[in-house]
Amino acid sequence: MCFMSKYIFKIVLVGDGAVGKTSIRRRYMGAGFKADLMATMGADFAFFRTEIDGNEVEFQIWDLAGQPAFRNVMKAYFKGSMGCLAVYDITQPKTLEDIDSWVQEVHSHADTFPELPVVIIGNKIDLREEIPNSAKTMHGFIKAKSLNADFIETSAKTGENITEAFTTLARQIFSKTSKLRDEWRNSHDFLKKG
Ligand code: G3D
Ligand code: MG
Repeated sequence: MCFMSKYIFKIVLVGDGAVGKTSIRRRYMGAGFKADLMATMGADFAFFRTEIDGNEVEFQIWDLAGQPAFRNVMKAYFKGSMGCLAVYDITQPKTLEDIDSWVQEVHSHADTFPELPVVIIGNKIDLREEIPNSAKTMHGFIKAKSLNADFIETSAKTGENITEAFTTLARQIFSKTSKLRDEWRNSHDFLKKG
């Protein structure tokens, strides 16, 4: 018999309007996902169960619609989140510039880790050939590096790299939690010895 570890990860989607957040979520979850629209918060909230590196992972994916009007809404949105997908649209370079303020927003509200795991997603790569002034892969990569985040380019239209984006985030969360656990164990040993 095989026992898998089970994890529940609340993750949040951020980024400017129309970059493809809802499309990415829908593409990842396929048909048959459960979604609840929380009208008061303007957030969609859905579950998806999958297997990653031999672990059972249930993602609770929070997807904010439109611009959040109140800071306490943002606080509730980020509360207890384990990771974040910060999305921009490669055909709208301004949305890549805006990633800085989104990641700042995430770090100022998230309360789970000292620094929340973040994956930056450049979406709509299926349109790269058609749009001459699209954001270059290198620009997204440099931005992610400067924000200490992972980076991946996706297409919610073709499905390219959508699963990989979620897997990358899950792996970052796994490594962060095990690092914190080790640190806690070490400090505990130290206290016992003292
Ligand atoms: P948001 O949730 O970030 O606001 P949406 O964005 O998921 O609602 O997507 C905004 C528009 O971009 C939608 O077009 C959607 O179909 C399109 N879109 C999302 N991802 C991709 C992608 O990877 N490639 C392409 N070509 N289009 C994408 P409409 O026309 O329905 O508003
Ligand atoms: Mg949306």
